Formats: sequence, C-alpha cells, structure tokens
Amino acid sequence: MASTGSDRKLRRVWRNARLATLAEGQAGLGEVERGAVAIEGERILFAGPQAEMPAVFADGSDVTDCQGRLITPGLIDCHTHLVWAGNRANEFEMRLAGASYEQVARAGGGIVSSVKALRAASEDDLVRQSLPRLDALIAEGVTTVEIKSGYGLDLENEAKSLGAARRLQDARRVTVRTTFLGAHALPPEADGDKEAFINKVVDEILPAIAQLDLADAVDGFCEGIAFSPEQMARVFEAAKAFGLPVKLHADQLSNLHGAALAARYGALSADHLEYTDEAGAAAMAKAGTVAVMLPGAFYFIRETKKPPIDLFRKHGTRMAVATDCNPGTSPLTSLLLAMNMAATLFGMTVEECIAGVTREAARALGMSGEIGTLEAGKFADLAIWDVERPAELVYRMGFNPLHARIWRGG
Ligand code: DI6
Ligand code: FE
Repeated sequence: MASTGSDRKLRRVWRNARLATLAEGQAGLGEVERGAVAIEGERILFAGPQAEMPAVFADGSDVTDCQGRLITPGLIDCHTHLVWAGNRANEFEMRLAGASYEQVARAGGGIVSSVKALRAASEDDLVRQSLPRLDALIAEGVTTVEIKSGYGLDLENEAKSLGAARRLQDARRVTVRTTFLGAHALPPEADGDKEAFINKVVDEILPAIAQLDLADAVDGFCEGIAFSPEQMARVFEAAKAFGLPVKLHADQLSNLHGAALAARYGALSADHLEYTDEAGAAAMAKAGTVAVMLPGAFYFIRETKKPPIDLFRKHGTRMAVATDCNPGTSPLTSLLLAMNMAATLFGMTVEECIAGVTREAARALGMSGEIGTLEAGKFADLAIWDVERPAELVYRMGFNPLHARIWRGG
C-alpha cells in the first residue's frame, strides 16, 4: 500500500502489549496476550493478536514497544455535571453534623446554591474553574466526557453552561458530549411553581437550546424533590420534537418508576437507579436503555439502598459506571475510584466495571459506533496502563497507573 504525498495520514503501531479490546460479542474483556494496535490518522486499523496483524500496517509506521503494558479503550465518563462555580463544602459540613441531602435542599441549599454561584460567574470563569476537574479525569485516561447543564435554570445561564462545556473540548484533546438538564431543580424565581417552570423549559428554554445546537441530549431529575414522571414525560416529548435523545436521573432517592419512564421513551440511559424495581430493570433491558451506576453519589450521601445489580444481570440490562462529578452529591473526579466503588459498594465484577467505563459508557452516550472498544474503524482513543492485569485498574484506590493516553490518534 504505497502512499506518498502530503495527504498521507500518520500510521502508528503499539506492539508487545496486552489488550482488553472490549470488542462486541467477545467473552469477558476481549483480552489478547500478545497484542498490537495499529492506527491511521484518527482511526483504528487493527487491534488483536500481533501475529495476525497485516505486515503492511507496520510499513512506515511509528512503532512503540509497550513492554507488556495493558491497552484499553480510552475511558468514557458518561455522566458528569462538571461545569459549575464555587463549591459546597459548607453543606458537606452541615451533613456531617446530621442534616440529610433532602433537608439541605429544602433549606434552600443544595442545587439552588450552585445555581446562584453559576449565574454570578462568567463563561470564562466557568471554563477556568472547570478545567482542573476535566484535567483530573484526563490524567486517568478519560478520552470522552459527558457534561450536563442544570445549574443555570434559565436560557441565558443554561446556554452559558453548555457553551463553557463546548469550550472545554476546544481547550483539551478530549471529546465532550453536552446534555441539557433544564429540568434539574426549581430556580428561586419560580416561587415553588413546578408546572410553570416545566412549561418554560418545554416552550422556551429547550427549543432555544436546540436551535443554538448546544446540546447532544436532554436529561431530567425525576424525584420528589425535583420533577414528577408526568412533568418529565413532557420534557421528553419536547426533546423528541427536536430530535434529541433523552436520559434520566431516575429512582435515586425513591421509586417513582423513572426507569420504566426512561425505557418508554427509548432513553439512552437511566442513571442512579438505587430504588428501581424489577419491572423497571426489565423495561430498560428491552428498550436498550443503559443503567448508569453512580457509586460516588451513593457513597457521598451515605445512601444504604443499593441499585439492583442482580436484576440488571438477570434481565441483561447493560450497565455503565460514571463519576456523576458534581458539587453537591459526588465531588468525584476519578473514574478509577468510581470503578472501585462500583465493585466494593455495589458488587459489580471487574469485567462489568471496565466495560462500564468503556463499551457500555459509549452505548450510554449513543456513541457505540465510534468509541468504547478497540476495533477497526473506531476512533483511536487508547489508554496504556502500567499494570499486569486489568483487575488492578479496579482494585487500587487513589493510585493512577496511566502510562500514556491517545486521543484520536495523538
Ligand atoms: N442528582 C444528583 O445526584 C445531582 N443531581 C441530580 O439530579 C445532585 C446535584 C447537586 O446536588 O448539585
Ligand atoms: Fe447526576
């Protein structure tokens, strides 16, 4: 395959590596002992046994000897709220003194205090304050991150949040997916009128965000302290009208049958799910809605009800794991630690955890065709680890074994 001239894309090969390809349809992690990955430009050409790699792929390539290191797909954090201003360490202290998350929220703290801080910040400020959090994820091999709005709660400030999220993508070698979370909480000016606020989300804010093309998906918080299933259904109908996929914060603090609602709308994912019942788990499996586990929030609010992992297994519901990085319930910027928590607190296996931050996280973002596995044709997003076995990625706490990270081939 002689290729000359300036249009030649850079070819690179990593050899002498162990691979966890996570390839669809393969058992377990799709491990390969003596593996190689070849890429051209932004895309993977080959990932598999070194002996089976066509020799031509090494021709003229930049070749790296991995000395037995492990290569996985670049990690994907499919649920974050990482654009915010200020912090809520004061509420953390209140909760340490005995207040519950709901009590803090009802006392005017909680999400609303982050709304005030975000509204007071400029877009530049938001980018500046959020970059260290993004950098912390990137330092652990994250190559794609989903970022939600939801602390603006009016058009100007929701647009500012999503604009800041998009600018984070320009500032770093990373893929950002934005999600409009207008139905996150009731802003102070709504005077307790949830119906009127949902009308505003559906009639004004969401259409404008869609017109501005600022969001890749639409999310909501379906909960007693937030919005009802009926209200969320209205938001989902509006999203559908603009061709935007939906997802839902469901069954986090109580069972309002949010999982089933999400499934009914063919949601990409339903997230949290501590209180989800069997009918919800089954409906999600049938709809292909991914169950996103957020053990950081479970840990931080000292929840005791675990999500029904056994029911998800029984019904074949796909499971992802994410940080839920947010200032109120999960100030977590480590996807590796999220995996450890998913294993330790929820009983997920190493395979489920690693698939949950790669292949299944890609599915939860509707990006399965592009990222999440080491397969020919997908983007060359790789993480190279100084570990002997994949289980080490899940087992350690507060140690980062990342050796190198490749985003879109570079
Ligand atoms: N559920 C959560 O855990 C976060 N949002 C949500 O809908 C909490 C966000 C916050 O407290 O700031
Ligand atoms: Fe969340």
